[in-house]
Amino acid sequence: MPERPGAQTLITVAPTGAEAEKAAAPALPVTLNELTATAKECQAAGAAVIHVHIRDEAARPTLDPARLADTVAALHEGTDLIVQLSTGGAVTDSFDSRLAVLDAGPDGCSLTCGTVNFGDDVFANPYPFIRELYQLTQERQVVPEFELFDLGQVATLHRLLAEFGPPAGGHVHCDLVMGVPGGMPGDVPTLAAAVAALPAGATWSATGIGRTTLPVMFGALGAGGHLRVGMEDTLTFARGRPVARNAELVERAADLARLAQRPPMSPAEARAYLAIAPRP
Ligand code: KMH
Ligand code: ZN
Repeated sequence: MPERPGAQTLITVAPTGAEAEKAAAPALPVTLNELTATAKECQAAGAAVIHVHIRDEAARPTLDPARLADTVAALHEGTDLIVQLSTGGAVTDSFDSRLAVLDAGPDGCSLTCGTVNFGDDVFANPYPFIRELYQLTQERQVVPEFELFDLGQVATLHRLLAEFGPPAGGHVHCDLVMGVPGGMPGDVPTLAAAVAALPAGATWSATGIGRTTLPVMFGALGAGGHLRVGMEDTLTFARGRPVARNAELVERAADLARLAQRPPMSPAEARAYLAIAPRP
């Protein structure tokens, strides 16, 4: 069983993602200026980690290495947030370009533990790719967050740790991504089953996609987990009311965390919690 809850809540913001279109969601941060402004606002609201996808000049998802490196540098310069780059990218990205994300020098990265249907698409993560990416994180000392879209992916996480040992930093932190059409449903019984299956000593966050955002958030807080929120995961704040800015999702998560008497962690506290080395 995972360890008991801490006294505080780790809040991750995932402000952009690879799927939403700027034309349909004007508040989506897609330029470097928009992203850094969002990051500052979200840090002030209680976020400690930023999960980053970037866009090109036409606001399309990209894994362009120079843009990624500039993004990491700008976020480090402008905020104290832990910069976690997505290695999932978009469903169209090649495995090589996803591995090359680590060249940008992030503090951490996402690492999805299996292939999953993703709406009408497939988010491909065959085991040989997972293995290669994991070993690269160990070599580069980039701390992975294990993204789990389904219960079978928890089994793959156990296999990965058994074969290759602990991650950089030595601590296992997971993110349950729930409610993706094709992945595990975003409800409390499924959350409880996934948490019970995690490796001993692992800590975890959860995020519910779309309308599962609130049930997953309440369930995660009640079960001692941490929270990921942001426009990557939901574009609707309440029925019929689009998200106006990422920070309002962070503010809501921070308010609920305080109500649960587990206030948000600062970025420095989160670094210690996740065993990510302090920035020089
Ligand atoms: N955009 C999804 C296909 C991750 O960032 O690691 C994959 C994703 C997961 O968002
Ligand atoms: Zn992502």
